[in-house]
Amino acid sequence: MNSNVIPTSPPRRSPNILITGTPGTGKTTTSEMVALAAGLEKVTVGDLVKERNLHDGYNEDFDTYWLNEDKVVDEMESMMAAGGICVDFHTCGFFPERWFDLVVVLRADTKNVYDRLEGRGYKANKINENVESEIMRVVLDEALESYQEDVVLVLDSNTVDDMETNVEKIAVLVERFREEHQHIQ
Ligand code: DAT
Repeated sequence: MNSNVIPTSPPRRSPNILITGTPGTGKTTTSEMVALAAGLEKVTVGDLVKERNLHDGYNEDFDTYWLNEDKVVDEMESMMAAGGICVDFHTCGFFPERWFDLVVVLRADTKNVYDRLEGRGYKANKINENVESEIMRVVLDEALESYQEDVVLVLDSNTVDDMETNVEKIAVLVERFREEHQHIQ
């Protein structure tokens, strides 16, 4: 994690974390565990989009909402200001860079992504698009283009052991950040 706070970000005692990755890589499960282990508030952007109508209608072909990025950013701005938030979303380039102290990109093997999305009942075209996206490192490249390299942490998420190790690693980084920023009023 970048212990030198990004110059444009407001000072915060507790970090904001983004957990991103292709659907099926384990973002929701991991972020729930991270929120519990590290005492962060979890914000699942997909749920927020649905609950607060932060979209421009429904895309029938892919069974998903057309995201309205401006509405999402406006809605989340005040939540992010205080720090201590763990955000979970499958895309990451439209969030303001200053929001996050750590950006975790989860990666999983093609077969795992396929099986997890099939188990969720996704249509074949949606499964294939996501599997291809994981192979092409779309989310990882987006994260590396959008955030400073030392803020981005890439973690494998293939097994339950991976998940537990990932949660521990992230919780340690959260604690370290808090220790380094405890002087902030
Ligand atoms: P995402 O939010 O990225 O779409 P998820 O957290 O909903 O993913 O996980 C999808 C399914 O896969 C869910 O049943 C939990 C399982 N899973 C996720 N990460 C895993 C891991 N590292 N090992 C084993 N199962 C995992």
